[in-house]
Amino acid sequence: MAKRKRLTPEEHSIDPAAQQMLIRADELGIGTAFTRADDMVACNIGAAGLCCKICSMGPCRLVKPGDTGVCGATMDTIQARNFIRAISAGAAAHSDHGRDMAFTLKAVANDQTEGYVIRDVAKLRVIAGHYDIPIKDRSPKEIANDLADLYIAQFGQQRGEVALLKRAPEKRQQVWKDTGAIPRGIDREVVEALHRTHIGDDQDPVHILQHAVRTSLADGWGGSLIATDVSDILFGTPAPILGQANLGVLKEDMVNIVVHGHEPTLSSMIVAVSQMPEIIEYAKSKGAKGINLSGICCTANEILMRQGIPAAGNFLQQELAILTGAVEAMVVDVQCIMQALVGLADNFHTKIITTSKKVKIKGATHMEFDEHKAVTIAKDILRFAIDNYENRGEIQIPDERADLVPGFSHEYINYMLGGSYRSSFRPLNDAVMSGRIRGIAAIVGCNNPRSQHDYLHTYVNKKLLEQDVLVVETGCGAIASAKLGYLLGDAGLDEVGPGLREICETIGIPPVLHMGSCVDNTRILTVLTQIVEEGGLGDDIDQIPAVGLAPEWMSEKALSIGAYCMASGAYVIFGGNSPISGWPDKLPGSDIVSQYISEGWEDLYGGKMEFIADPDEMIRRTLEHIDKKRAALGLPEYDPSKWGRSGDSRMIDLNELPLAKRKAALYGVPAK
Ligand code: NFS
Repeated sequence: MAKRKRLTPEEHSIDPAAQQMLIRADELGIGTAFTRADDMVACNIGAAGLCCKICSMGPCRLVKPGDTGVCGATMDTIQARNFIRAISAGAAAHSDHGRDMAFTLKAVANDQTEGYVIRDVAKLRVIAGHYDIPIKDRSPKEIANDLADLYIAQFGQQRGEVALLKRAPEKRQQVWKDTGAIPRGIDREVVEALHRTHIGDDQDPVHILQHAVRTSLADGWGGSLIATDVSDILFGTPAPILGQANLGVLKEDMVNIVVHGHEPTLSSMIVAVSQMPEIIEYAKSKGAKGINLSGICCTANEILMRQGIPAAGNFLQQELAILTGAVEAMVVDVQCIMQALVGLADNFHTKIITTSKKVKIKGATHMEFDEHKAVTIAKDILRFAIDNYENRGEIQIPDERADLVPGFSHEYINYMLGGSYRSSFRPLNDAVMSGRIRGIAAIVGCNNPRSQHDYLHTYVNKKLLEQDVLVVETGCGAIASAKLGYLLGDAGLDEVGPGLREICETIGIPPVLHMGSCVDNTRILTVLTQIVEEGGLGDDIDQIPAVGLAPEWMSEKALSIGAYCMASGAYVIFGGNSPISGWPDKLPGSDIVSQYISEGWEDLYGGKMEFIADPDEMIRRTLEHIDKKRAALGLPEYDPSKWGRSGDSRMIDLNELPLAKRKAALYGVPAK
C-alpha cells in the first residue's frame, strides 16, 4: 500500500499535551489515529464522492468525465446519493440519542428509574407550553409524562409535521412549507432517504438533495432538539460554571475514570455515584486518594457544562488519554468511539467498558446500562475501575490544562443580558446593530487527523474574534478553544476586536461562548430564533449576520448539522475535504451537486453549504457574508475605529493596565 510521509507530533497537533503523548506513542511503538492517517492514503475516488457501492454490480468507480455506473448512474446522482446517505446517518445518530432521552423522561415520569429526578421544572413547563400541554395544577411528573409521549410520537409519526418545527421563526416555517421541506416524522425521513437511494430509485440529484434537507430538519428541529430539551429537563439547563480541559486534568494519585461518547444519562449518574462516601472509601481502600472523573468528546461537554467535570480532551485525544497509562477505565456509550481503543488499551492496564445496548466492541468489557437500575450499574462500573487501580504501570500525564467557563445555554444568554428583572436579547441585538459586534460565528464540529489537530478551529476562531465577531461553540471545537484559554473571560479579551471587547467586559462574558455538545447545536438555532423575535435584525434567520463553520469536521453528524443549519437560513462552511468535489479537472456544468448546495439552496433557503479547505478563505467569506447581511439590513458598515474608547474613561484607562493591576483596581485584589 502506498504510504504517506509520517508527520511529526508538532505537525500532527498544535496541542502540547497531544504532542507529548504522540512522542510517548512513538517511543512505545504504538500507533494512533494520527499515524494511521499518515499510513492510510485516502481513496481519492471515494473522497470525491465518485464511488457507488449501493448494489453489487459495482462498486463503480467513476474516474473520468462521462463515466457512469453499471446502471447508468451519473456522477451527480452518485454524489447526491452518497451525500444524503451521510446526512441521514448523522440525523439517525442524533435522533436516536434524542429518542433514548425521551424514553428516559417517560420512565422518570412514571417512577421507573433509579436515581433520576426532574431537575429543571421551569424548563419542563416552558417546553410543554410550546405544545399546549396543560400545566396548571399538574405535577412535574404528569407534565413530563405528556411531553415524553409527544416527543416519542415524533419518531414514528407518519403524516403531518414534526411538532418542534413550530419553534422556528414564522417566516422560516413558511419557507419550509413552500419548499416542501417539512419533515413528517423523524424516522420516516431517514427511512425514505434509504429507500430513495436504493438501486433504481430517485436519480435526480436535485430531488435527492431536497429530501436531504427534509431529513436534516428532522434532526435539527426534531431529534437533536428533543435530546437538548430532555437533557436540560432531567439534568439541568446549563449555566456558567468553572471547568478545566486537557489531559492534565488526569490525576496521578487518583482513580481516573474517563467517560466518552454522547449521552448524559449514564455519565451523569457516574458523576453522582462517584461522590458517594462508600465509593470514595472504596477507592481509598485500594490506595488511591479518591476518584477523578473526566470526559472526552460530547459526553465531556454534557457533564462539563452541567457539573463542571473536566474534559480530558476532544475526539483525537481519546487514544492519547489511554497513552498516559493513568486511566483505570474508559467508559463509553455511543458515537465517535474508535475501535482502536481496545487494542491500544491492551498495552496498558486500562479497561474499555462499553455500556450501550447498541454498541459493543470486540475485546471490551460490556457492562450494559439500564436506567431502571442506573445507580446500581454506575456503582458496579466504578468498583470495577477502582479494582483496576493497583494494576497501573508507568504513567506520564502531560502538565497541560486550561480553565474555562462553559454553560451558555440560550436561557442563560437571555438572563445574562439583563438579569431576571429584564432578561432579554435586546442588548445582543443592539450590539450587532451598532456594529460593536460585527456578526456571529458558530464554530463547531470534530477533529480530523487529515488536518493538524485543533489548528483550524483555533486559527479561524482567533481571526474572527479580532474582527469583532462573537463566537459560539459546541462539540470538539469548543474543547479545542477551551484548551487555548478562549473560554475564560480575561484570557481571551486581549485578542478580540475593540467593539466585541466592550460587550464582553460590560456583560462579563468570554468572547467565545461554549454552548454544549453537538446535539446542542439546537441551542444555536434557538438563539438565532430569539434574535429574530427580539427585532431589529430582520424577520428570519437568514437575515442575521451569522455564519456556521465546521473547520475540522469528519463525522456524518456534522453534515446533518450543516444541512439543517443551512435550511434554517445560515451560511455553513466546512473545512477539509469536500465529499462531493468530483473530478479535479471539472468540466463546465459537471459540478451540479456542489453548485446546488451553495447557489441552489441559497435561492430556496437563504442559507448555503460550501466546502473550503483554506482557512484564510473561510475567514474572508465569513466576513464577506456578515457584511453583506449587515448591508441588507441597512446597518452601519463595520468600523472598529469607533469602538474601544466609548466606555467609561476609567475603564479605558484600566484596560491599558496589565491584567493583575486591572483586577487590583477593579476588585481590590492585591496585585502580585
Ligand atoms: Ni460532534 Fe460529539 Fe466530536 Fe465530531 Fe464526534 S464528539 S457529536 S461528531 S468528533 S464534534
